[in-house]
Amino acid sequence: MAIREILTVPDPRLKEVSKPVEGPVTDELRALMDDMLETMYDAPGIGLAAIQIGVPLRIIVMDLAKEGDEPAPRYFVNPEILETVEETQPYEEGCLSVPDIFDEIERPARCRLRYMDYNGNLVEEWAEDLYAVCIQHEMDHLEGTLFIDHLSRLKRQRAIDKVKKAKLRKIREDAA
Ligand code: K1U
Ligand code: ZN
Repeated sequence: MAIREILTVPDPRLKEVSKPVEGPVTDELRALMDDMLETMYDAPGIGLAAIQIGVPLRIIVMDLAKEGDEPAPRYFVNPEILETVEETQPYEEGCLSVPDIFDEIERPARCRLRYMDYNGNLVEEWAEDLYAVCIQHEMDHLEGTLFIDHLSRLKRQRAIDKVKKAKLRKIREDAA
């Protein structure tokens, strides 16, 4: 297993639409999902899409276990949202690709999903609460959409500028 670099804005790869995985879930894909999970735990975060480590495939990992609870990793290959409800819920979202920026996003409160799991089994289930928030955020990544794309143009540009400045500061500090 390996910790991979997480891409941050304005990296153009984050705007790519990820491609479906063709064929079954192989050991090679499981190794990629293992790396993604390790990278997510290290960050730390609660979700990660493959494109965030530069791999344009429709794969997501997630762990919504509370601190102190047993890890509960979830793996999604070729996930689809089949249905959403009209009711929405607001949530203060963050993103490992837009570090240290948080803002409230309104999304459907529940959605019905279909995906293949780590073992290649086809799963259909409803997601609600934080699970619904996180899977919709991660599904957005597969379409090249970031949570800041749901904000005003001004807020989005401010967020990108803040991340750029923080990156430059770190480069200068590391060089000093
Ligand atoms: O970048 C990502 O896609 C991961 C992102 C997922 C997410 C968070 C909140 C709402 C929707 C989607 C994160 O994990 S940001 C970090 C974070 O939320 C967190 C980090 C440590 C402990 C608890 C939460
Ligand atoms: Zn994100």
